[in-house]
Amino acid sequence: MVKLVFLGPPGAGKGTQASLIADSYQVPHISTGDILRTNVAQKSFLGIQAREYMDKGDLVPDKLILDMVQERLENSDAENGWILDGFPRTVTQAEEFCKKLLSTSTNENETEGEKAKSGNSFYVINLQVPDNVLVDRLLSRGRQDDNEETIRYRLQVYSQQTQPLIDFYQASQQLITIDGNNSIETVTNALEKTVDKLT
Ligand code: B4P
Repeated sequence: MVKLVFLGPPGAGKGTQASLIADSYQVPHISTGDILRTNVAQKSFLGIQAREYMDKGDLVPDKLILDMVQERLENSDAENGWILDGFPRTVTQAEEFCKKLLSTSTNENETEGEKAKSGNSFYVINLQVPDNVLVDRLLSRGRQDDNEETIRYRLQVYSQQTQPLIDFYQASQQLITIDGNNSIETVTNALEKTVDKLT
């Protein structure tokens, strides 16, 4: 069963690679950034609250994100695996996710071996890319929140609030680091080799 979290700074290619790997392994690609952007476009209650944070480059408050992810993971398409792109992004999100995942995702049909290997466990893919490459990539993407000032601020937010997750998942031996400073195809190949070994 493929259960992966994609971690990495803004522009590391989380969305790009998560989408390709989700297609290859036939699991849903769950991007918190995409769900938030859809809500912003629809001017939903969540979108109205999230927008002010996203436009500045800040993280959206944990509570809003946790409710949103829990609701999405309850969809039947997520029963047999998922790729989470951009979540968890804070230690609080990671801790709460772990508690909720352990309490809700146990599949009764799994053997003990399968449970140990995949049932409640997942791996975390850390895509590593130098800051100067990230800034160039995001400036050429040109999304609403991709101006230089906001990008630099998002990189700061990443190092303060998300980078601690690298130690968090290293300690639990869930972390796998992949060099994201290569062509999209090279990174995809490296990821597929890694996922094949895990499944
Ligand atoms: P996200 O939508 O997660 O976006 P991102 O971090 O900016 O980009 P990503 O790493 O996915 O890069 P991509 O593949 O697109 O977050 C946006 C905002 O949402 C956050 O700032 C925050 O406000 C909010 N948010 C989301 N999740 C949250 C959470 N859990 N908690 C709180 N707030 C949350 O790649 C970028 C560009 O590089 C693309 O143009 C791509 O084509 C290019 N590219 C990718 N790989 C490449 C490669 N190998 N070579 C060359 N170019 C490449």
